[in-house]
Amino acid sequence: MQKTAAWLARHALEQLGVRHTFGIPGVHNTELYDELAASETITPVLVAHECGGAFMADAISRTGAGLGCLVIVPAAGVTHAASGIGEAFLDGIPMLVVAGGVRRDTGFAYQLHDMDQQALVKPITKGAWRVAKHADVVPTIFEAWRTATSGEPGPVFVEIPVELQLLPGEVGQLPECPAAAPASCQAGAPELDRAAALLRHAERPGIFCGWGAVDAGELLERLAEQLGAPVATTLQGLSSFRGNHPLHAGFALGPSAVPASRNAFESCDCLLAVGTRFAEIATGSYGCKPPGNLVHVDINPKVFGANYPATVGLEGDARAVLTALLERLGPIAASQERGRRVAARIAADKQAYLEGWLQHDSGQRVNPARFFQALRAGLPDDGIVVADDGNHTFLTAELMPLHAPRTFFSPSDFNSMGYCIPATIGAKLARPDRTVVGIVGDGAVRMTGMEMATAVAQAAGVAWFVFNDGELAQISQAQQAPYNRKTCTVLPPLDLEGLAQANAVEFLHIDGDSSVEDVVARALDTARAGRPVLVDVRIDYSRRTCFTEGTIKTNLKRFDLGARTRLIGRALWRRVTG
Ligand SMILES: Cc1ncc(C[n+]2csc(CCOP(=O)(O)OP(=O)(O)O)c2C)c(N)n1
Ligand SMILES: [Mg+2]
Repeated sequence: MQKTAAWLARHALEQLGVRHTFGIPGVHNTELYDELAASETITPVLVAHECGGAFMADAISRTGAGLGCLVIVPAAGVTHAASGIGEAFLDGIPMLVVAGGVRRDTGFAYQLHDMDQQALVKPITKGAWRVAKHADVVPTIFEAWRTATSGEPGPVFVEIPVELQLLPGEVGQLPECPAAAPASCQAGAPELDRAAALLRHAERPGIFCGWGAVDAGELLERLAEQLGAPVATTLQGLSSFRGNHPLHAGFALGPSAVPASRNAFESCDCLLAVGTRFAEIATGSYGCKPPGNLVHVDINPKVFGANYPATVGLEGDARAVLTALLERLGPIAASQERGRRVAARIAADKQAYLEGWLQHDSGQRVNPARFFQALRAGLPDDGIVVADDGNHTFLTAELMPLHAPRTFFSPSDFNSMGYCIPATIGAKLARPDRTVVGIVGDGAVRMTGMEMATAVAQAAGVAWFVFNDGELAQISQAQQAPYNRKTCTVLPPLDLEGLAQANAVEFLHIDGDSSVEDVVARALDTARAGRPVLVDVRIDYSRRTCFTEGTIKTNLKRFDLGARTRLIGRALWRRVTG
């Protein structure tokens, strides 16, 4: 059988169930685009910039409703997409990147887009391949997919040289599409027994979960109830445990966490950590102290002991390991009573924290807690919230309870601004039945805001709430104390209504508290009617999140006395001298 590599790549993507590809055509992939146009199951989506395309692909995968896929030109397309590929890499999100490659049959040097793409993507992918012959196209894409989706997921890269796409070549029997690997528990009986014993005998057990636990919510609930244990989450794992469960304590662990989590975990003597790497954000710059005993569950054994020593490491898929743990745990005498006490304290702490925010005088601006109350009231439980990176992210983490798994996405460990607007589009395309909203900073909106036109072209009805404060607040707030000046963090004015108009999306604004409920409801209705809408929210950033307060303190404490004195001395001097 003679086939072009373009046909073969399309065939492989169809077999893998890819429904959307993202990218921009160029001379090295127009054959592939032409094939995609003929596909009955795949829609190739033209994006404004490959970075946005990569964030869209990332969000497709995060919904759990498909595999995110990029189809891009070599070199320039790859460097543009690199931020999104890097985000997927550090956040553990599967993604298939298919790039064209320069001709190898002409002997010419200095070809367009000619660079070593394999070297370029090495540190941001789980694997990279360059296809050498037609017969390899389908098996290579299948192997790449297996790599992307097995173990800790991540992005993979397949380069298909343009001459293979253009000219047909001999292929034998095409391989069958591989099946997804079943969730498995690598941990053995002795470790599972030991972990169960540690948890059973703990006086104040606690659970901390990340994105790796996102499909194990029901098992976590049973475990939390059986142990009478509070549950805190990482940023990426905000939707791993439903926020309306009485044992849900909230975002982060340690001094940067919300009060309900700080109090619930205060003297935790055994922590069950599931699908988290104890990375920088959720630990508040590693400010949380390691618990007495740590039972650490993860699909990637490299995370055990990386930051906090694990008493027992349990390798495997969260669902498989937690099922095995539950079987061993059995009823625990004191846990019912303990659970009631823990839940009562959590409820009181949450209420007090919320009231503290609601009572904060926001003047003419929008009170963040009031905004999130209105959003929560209008959003169905399975509505998807995408936050960008900034102060707005931590406000979302602290004030917006998520009620269902895979309903919160944010660029967490690569921490790449610009994620939100494209990612909402990916989420909506993957889950057209869901309400999808974005919370985006007025800095981040400048980076990828032109993808709003992509939403219009795809009829992706999403609502973007721009937290408009005129600053790169997450950084400017951190500059205030040590430097007493905001270098490069005060933004030039941006006409958001003009930006909305230029992209042909609808525009609304919330100038103060009195219109919050009404405008949020109108924005959600507009999005549900299939019309993308940008909302300018004049947000009040005068009160800091627990996260910002905590991490600033933690980082300051980490300096030795000499360095701390120098920093504080400089800050005081600047305050005095202006
Ligand atoms: C690509 C990239 N550049 C810079 C940063 C550093 N950074 C982190 S948060 C932030 C501020 C974001 O400002 P904005 O989008 O206005 O959100 P706000 O903090 O004001 O809510 C910056 C500059 C980053 N994380 N990613
Ligand atoms: Mg801002």
